[in-house]
Amino acid sequence: MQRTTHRRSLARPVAVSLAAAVVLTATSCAKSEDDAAGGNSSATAAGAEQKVASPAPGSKTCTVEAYGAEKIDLKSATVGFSQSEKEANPFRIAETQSIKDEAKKRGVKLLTANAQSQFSKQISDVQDLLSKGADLLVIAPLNSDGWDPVLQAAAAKKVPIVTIDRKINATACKDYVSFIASDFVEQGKRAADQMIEATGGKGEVAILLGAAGNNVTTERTKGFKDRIAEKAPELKVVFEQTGDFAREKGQQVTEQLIQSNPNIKGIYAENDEMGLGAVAALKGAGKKPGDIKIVTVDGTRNAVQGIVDGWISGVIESNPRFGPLAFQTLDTFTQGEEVAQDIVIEDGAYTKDNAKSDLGKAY
Ligand code: GZL
Repeated sequence: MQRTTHRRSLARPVAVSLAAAVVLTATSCAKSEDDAAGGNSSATAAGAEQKVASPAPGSKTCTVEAYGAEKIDLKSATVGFSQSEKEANPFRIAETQSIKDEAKKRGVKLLTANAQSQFSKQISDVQDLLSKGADLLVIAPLNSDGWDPVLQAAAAKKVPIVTIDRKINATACKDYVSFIASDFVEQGKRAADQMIEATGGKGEVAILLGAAGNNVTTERTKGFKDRIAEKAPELKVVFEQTGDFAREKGQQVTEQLIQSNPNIKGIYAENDEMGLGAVAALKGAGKKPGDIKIVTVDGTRNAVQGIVDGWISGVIESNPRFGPLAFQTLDTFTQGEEVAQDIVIEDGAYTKDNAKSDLGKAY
C-alpha cells in the first residue's frame, strides 16, 4: 500500500512539538457483509508495519490540569467506547475491532455501545456509558453538532473524552481532549488525482456524497472539487447526490444517475459502500468494467477487490485502526503528560498497480 503523509493546515501556533509518529501493526481486518455471508474469506492482514499518525503541525496540546481532570491509572480505569454507525460497513467493523483489540492488549476494562446510525441513540448511549461508570470516553461521532448534553454530563463527572474519526463542533482541551482523524480534504484531493488520471481530465463526473451533518462529507467534497478546479477544469461535476454512506442508497442513486446523465464518465463515491453500490448498478445496467471510472474512499476489502476486477479505478484509504492511537493518547494524558489536540492518522491508497499485492492490508 502506498503511504503518504498529509496534514490538515492549522493556523494555531504550536505550543510544543510532541514525539510524533506512532508505529503500529495492522493485525486485523473486518469481515464485510459479503464475507459474513460466506463470500471471500477475510484473511488477517498480519504484520503490515506502518507509521500511522503524528500530531498535526501547529496543533496545541492538552494536559489534565488544563482540561480540569485528574491523573488516573489507565490500567484500573473503565473506558467507554461509543460507535456511531451500525456495523454493516467494514469501516465500522474494523474501527470497533481496533478499539477492542487495544483495550484487550492493555488489559483495560472496555464498555462499548453502537448507535446503529441514530444520533439520538448515540447521545443516550454515551449517557449510559457514563452511568455505568466510564472513567474515560472514546467517541466516534455520527454528527458534528448536538453534543452539548453529553459534553456537560461528562464534564460534570470529570470524564475526559477523546474523539476519533469525525469532528464534533466543540472546544479542544475543554469539551474533549484530542481529535484523532484522517485528513479528509486531502483524501478528496487524492481521489480527484485518481479521477483525473482515470478520465484523462475531461468529461462529466458525478459525486455520491456521504451522509449530511458531518465534516467528512463536507471535507471530502471540498478537497475533490478544489483539486479538479486546480488541475482539470475540463472535468465537470454535473451530478451530486447523497448516498448516505450506504451501499443500497449508492446503488439507487447510481441507477438514477446513468438514466439522467448517460454521458457520465466518472463517479466519485465518498465511501466504499456507496462505490460498491455504484458497481452493482452498473452491472445491472449491462455496463462493462471500466466503462465508467469509479474512485472511492475507505480501503475495504471488497472495494480493493473491485480494482483487481476492473470495476473500480482507485481507492483512497481512510484508516479506521484508531485503537492503538486512542489508547496511547489516553495513557499519555492520564499520566499527566501533554497530548496533541489534533492528531492526524495516515492513509494509504490503492490503484491497479498495488491492489492485488496489497489486498491483505485492506479491511
Ligand atoms: C471516515 C468515516 C466514514 C467512512 C464511511 O472517517 O467517518 O464514515 O469513510 C463511514 O465508510 O460511513
